[in-house]
Amino acid sequence: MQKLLKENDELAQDNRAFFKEKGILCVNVMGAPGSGKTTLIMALTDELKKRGLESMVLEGDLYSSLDAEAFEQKKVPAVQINTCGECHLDAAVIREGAEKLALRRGVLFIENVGNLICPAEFDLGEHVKLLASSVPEGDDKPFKYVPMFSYIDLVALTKYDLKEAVGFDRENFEKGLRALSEASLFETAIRNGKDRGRGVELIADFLIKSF
Ligand SMILES: Nc1nc2c(ncn2[C@@H]2O[C@H](COP(=O)(O)OP(=O)(O)O)[C@@H](O)[C@H]2O)c(=O)[nH]1
Ligand SMILES: [Mg+2]
Repeated sequence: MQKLLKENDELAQDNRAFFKEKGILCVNVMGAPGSGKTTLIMALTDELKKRGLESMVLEGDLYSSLDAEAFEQKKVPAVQINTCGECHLDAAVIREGAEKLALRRGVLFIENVGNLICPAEFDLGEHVKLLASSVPEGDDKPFKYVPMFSYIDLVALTKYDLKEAVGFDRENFEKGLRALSEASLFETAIRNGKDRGRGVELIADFLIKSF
């Protein structure tokens, strides 16, 4: 396992330099299945477009190509990576997928496989690690998924519109997060493609500053 991770880390460093050279900011979007990763990436691609920045997407999924098709429909270039049962993506499949995209200056979003455990171990060569943590998953998640919450740069607290309905205790969530990480934290509430808070704009600001 250590040998595998070492090889992956070397490839990831190479990916990071490759993306930078092409003027690409690479964002690894992680989170549980259904946490709102695709919805958030879609809203961010719209927001970045308003500011003159193109987006590209690498879609990781065990089997289907539904999410990649949804991006293609929006005219956002996307490549599907099916892991066929693997619970995470690695640097080698990212490089293979990226080379199938018509790469240009902009933001490359990687939607990782829905999982709060395995993706935290695999550097993909991204510049920003973004975690979508949805309010219905509960405010105790930072206490339980310590490697993931230690690893990330940015947390999107998604489905914030459901806060009252599910009795989410934001103070407790922040207590758990702050014990592990100084990651930036933004709330998002996106229903029917509409953001009802400022979260998506603030995340786009963060990404632009990370270039
Ligand atoms: N109420 C609410 N629903 C959301 C929000 N974001 C995503 N959803 C819904 O949650 C479900 C899963 O979202 P999706 O983006 O596919 O999650 P993924 O599996 O992490 O990519 C979909 O039915 C979305 O419409 C949100 O901010 N608020
Ligand atoms: Mg998805």
